[in-house]
Amino acid sequence: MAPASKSPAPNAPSRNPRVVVIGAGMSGILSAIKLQQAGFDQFVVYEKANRLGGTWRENTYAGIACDVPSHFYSYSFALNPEWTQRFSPGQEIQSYFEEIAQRFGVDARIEYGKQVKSCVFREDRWRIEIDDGSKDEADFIIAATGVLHHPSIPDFPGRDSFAGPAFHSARWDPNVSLADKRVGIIGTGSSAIQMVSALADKVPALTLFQRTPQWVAPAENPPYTEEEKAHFRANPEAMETIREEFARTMTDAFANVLVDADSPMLKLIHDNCVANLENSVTDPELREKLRPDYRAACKRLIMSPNFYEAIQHPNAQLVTEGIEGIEPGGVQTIDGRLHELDVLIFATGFQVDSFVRPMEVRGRTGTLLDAVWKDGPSAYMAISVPDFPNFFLLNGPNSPVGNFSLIDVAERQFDYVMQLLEMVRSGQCTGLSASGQAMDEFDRLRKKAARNTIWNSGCKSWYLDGDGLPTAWPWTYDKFREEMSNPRLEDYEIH
Ligand code: N01
Repeated sequence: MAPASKSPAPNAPSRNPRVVVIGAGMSGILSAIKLQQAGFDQFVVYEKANRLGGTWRENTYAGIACDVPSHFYSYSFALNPEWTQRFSPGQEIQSYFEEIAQRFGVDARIEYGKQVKSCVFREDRWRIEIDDGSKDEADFIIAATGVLHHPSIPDFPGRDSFAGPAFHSARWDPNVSLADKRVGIIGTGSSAIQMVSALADKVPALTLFQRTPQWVAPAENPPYTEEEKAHFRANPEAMETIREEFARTMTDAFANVLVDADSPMLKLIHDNCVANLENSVTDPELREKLRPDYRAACKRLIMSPNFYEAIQHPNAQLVTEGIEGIEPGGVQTIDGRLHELDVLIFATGFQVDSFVRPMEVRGRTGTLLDAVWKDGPSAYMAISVPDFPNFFLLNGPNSPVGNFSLIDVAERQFDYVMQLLEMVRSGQCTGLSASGQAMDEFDRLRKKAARNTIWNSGCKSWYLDGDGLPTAWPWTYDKFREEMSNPRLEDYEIH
């Protein structure tokens, strides 16, 4: 192990490392494009499904959209003049990723139907096993496996006894027609709110089972006119300008302030949400049922142009009594009432600490990543785990989350990773992983900073770990950008 005084500046390539990317979602496609552009010619993307797209392939529920403006939720190098709305629907985003993968020629690099079972670091290389029995080797692994991909359905008594179709929001069944059905939705996260908004006036009866109310920020969703799209086509710099404006606003007025619970901007956001509730919901009883008792943005903020309108639709009903159990005919609440339903949708979130799991990953000491993460996943700078050399995570544990473009996050993380890859390619070293000391210090500072964030201000959410502490990047997004632009090599063990 050498002292870490080396520069990440790329020299002429003296090696041609092989890179395995796991996952062909947004960050896997990004990795493939960037690797190709940098002249890496030995890489492959393994994808367990038979189609790329990750989140946008998996989530096809009614009303799905991205609540980050589309011109910001786009690759910086592949802006899209065709976005139809400020917040474009999921299917359009899926098509965008398919088109980009094809345009950049990386679709040919994706091997579908290949679920990586294990990655073991032995004799300076990663040994990879796929579930179909095939094997591979690589110098680098890029784990682009996504964040929220294992659905969580609570074990309600009688859960499996429901007589009609019942499915999780991320397992939407397109064969079930809802037009003449009494539909029940459990949960009030972003998925449920989008579904309610889309379905309230399309079904004869919609029942929303709310355990915790949500703050809802108004978010207009105007379509882009044909003239605007033509202007974007003819003037790509106009798209860059609009992207930069969204990025700056979301950074300054949101991402940067979430990490300081005392920020005046958070008070403004809260007041805006209160005004939205007061001005939008006319029935005082319903209004109070929808009023959270925690601060706005403590949970991931809901952005919606029409949720309040939808929940006040004559066909919609809000149920706040707790769920006692599920019966063949519907959902029984603790007040003894049976809410009769034909279709039941669990918008109950995800197992949020899975990341690369259940894949078996074994580092250079033979230790399983699962064992390292037994108290919860973490990664130095959200990228690297000690003793797992040349294994890098995108959108992994401790990444920035929360109403922001995860594409921007992944692009910056990849630029960071690329600087490490270049050190190996140029022959400066054979491998790197964060040092144990750097990891400990990162975790100590991260946990300290997490206490000051709005996510720690008194609500429950998927942002919290088993000890109730937020796991996301707890510093400003500007600090994230700065850290990602220039790896602190002194924090790495360099082999
Ligand atoms: O899941 P969630 P989601 N009994 O975990 C409730 C991203 N996303 O799929 O609040 C009753 O937020 C639970 O109640 P409570 C985004 O990052 C993005 O909606 O814990 N209810 C909660 O209401 C988002 O944050 C977009 O009391 C139970 C809900 O289920 C993330 O995905 C769109 C329960 C789960 O909410 C997850 O969102 C959609 C129980 N036993 C999603 N257990 C964009 O637009 C759970 N709940 C980019």
